[in-house]
Amino acid sequence: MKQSATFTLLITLAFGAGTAFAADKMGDMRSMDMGDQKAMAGATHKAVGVVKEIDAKAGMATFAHEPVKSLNWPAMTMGFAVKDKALLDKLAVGKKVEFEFVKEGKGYAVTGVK
Ligand SMILES: [Cu+2]
Repeated sequence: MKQSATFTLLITLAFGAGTAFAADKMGDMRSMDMGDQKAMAGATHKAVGVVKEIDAKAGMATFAHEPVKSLNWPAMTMGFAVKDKALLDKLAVGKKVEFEFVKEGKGYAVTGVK
């Protein structure tokens, strides 16, 4: 009888410790996820770039942009979604602009052009 009580106590302790450990892990993961989501969804990034190509129909523009520190990006040429016609009108191939963009789905969307 005594032995079995000790065994039960050991199991309880082991299980309790395991649960606490799992909870800690979950807490870590949750705070990490929140950070990622913030970086991905919330932030507006700024870049300076030269317009290389405009596809008004698709609502896309290709920029040869300078490094973007907030994303740790080197200079590169890439496409951005530009859905707002007023923004597209501010772009012209060969023009150097300062623009703002956010992450959207798998790509990036321009939200402002200076
Ligand atoms: Cu890029």
